[in-house]
Amino acid sequence: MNFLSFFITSLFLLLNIQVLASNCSFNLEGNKMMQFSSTTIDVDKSCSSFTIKFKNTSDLPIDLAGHNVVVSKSSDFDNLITLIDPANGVNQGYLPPSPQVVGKTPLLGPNETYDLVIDLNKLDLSQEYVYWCSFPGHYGIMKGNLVFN
Ligand SMILES: [Cu+2]
Repeated sequence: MNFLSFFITSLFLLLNIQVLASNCSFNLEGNKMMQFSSTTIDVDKSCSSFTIKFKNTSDLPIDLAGHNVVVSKSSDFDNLITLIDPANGVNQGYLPPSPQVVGKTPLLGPNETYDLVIDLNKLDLSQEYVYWCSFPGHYGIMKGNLVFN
């Protein structure tokens, strides 16, 4: 192996490592204080899909204060929160089906986890996106921004 081929092989290995290391997921928690563990999530635009690995660390029962993660355009947030209604039920996260919902996890009880996969090809990255909890009354505190880098 001459130096040039060694150099090229090394370069490919380095590129592969960078692809494997690119951050296409984020660990997010919701707690007993009605807080997300982060108010921003950095999303690498080079990822084709992005996974929010969500865990509810609260010990409060799901129907008292469960948590979920709903992803929507920031501009749709004000409309979507008007749709929150206990009549929609805990299984829907109290939110009816809506085309404005980009993705959502089920409402989770204590120590439950769910991986929410977002297909970045379906997003308009020129828009602002937010993630929030649709349990009645939680979205005022439990809200954060997706930041595309
Ligand atoms: Cu919540």
